[in-house]
Amino acid sequence: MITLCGFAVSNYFNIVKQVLLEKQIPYNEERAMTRSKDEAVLSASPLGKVPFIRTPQGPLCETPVILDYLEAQFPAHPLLPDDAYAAAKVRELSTFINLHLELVARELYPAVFFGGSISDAHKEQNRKQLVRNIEGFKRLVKFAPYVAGDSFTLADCVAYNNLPLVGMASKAAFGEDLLLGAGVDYKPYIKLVGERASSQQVAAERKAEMARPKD
Ligand SMILES: N[C@@H](CCC(=O)N[C@@H](CS)C(=O)NCC(=O)O)C(=O)O
Repeated sequence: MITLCGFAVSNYFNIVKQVLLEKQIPYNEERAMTRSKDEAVLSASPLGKVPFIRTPQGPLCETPVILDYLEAQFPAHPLLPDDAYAAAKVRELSTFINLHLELVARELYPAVFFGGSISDAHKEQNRKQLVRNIEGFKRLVKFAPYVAGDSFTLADCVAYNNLPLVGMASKAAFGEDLLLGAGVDYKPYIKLVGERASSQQVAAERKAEMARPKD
């Protein structure tokens, strides 16, 4: 049995959870918060980042690695095409969203979601980077109707859990959702994917986690 470790507000945790649900892989959850000093967490995720998973063979961290493992270990209900090039294109899009959209927008989260601050210079540099990267994203994304084409893939689990955050963070920081501003109308796509049972479970469990009293 796979154990998914982390907490349901984490977008990366929710990407892995959505993949587990879509692939109908039985799993249980272990609550783990970030920056734990607990040896049981650090031995599985050396920087204390979430998510990580426990498998019958041992632990694994880093979301893309976890997704690759799940796809290889549980080939039923595939989320990657059979063709090697088509599968690489799905991974390319997932990587692009993670590295060039979410990871850049993430620099804004302390200021816009957690009451921290960001200098004007850092903010402006972040805006420029996001604008440039969103132009790059437009060259890769299909929305036909799914991000990588006509089938639901791993890249949709990544996009569904990340694009709204990029939109919200940029709107909060710059007064404009930079995705929408660049003509990336991702809202109908989020609505479409949001109708899936996996999305509804992820959303319900995120809401419950947000309502949970702090430890
Ligand atoms: N590269 C990691 C990133 C995971 C990540 O940054 N998770 C956040 C929670 S959404 C976290 O653990 N943050 C705490 C930290 O960076 O110390 C992955 O792909 O899984």
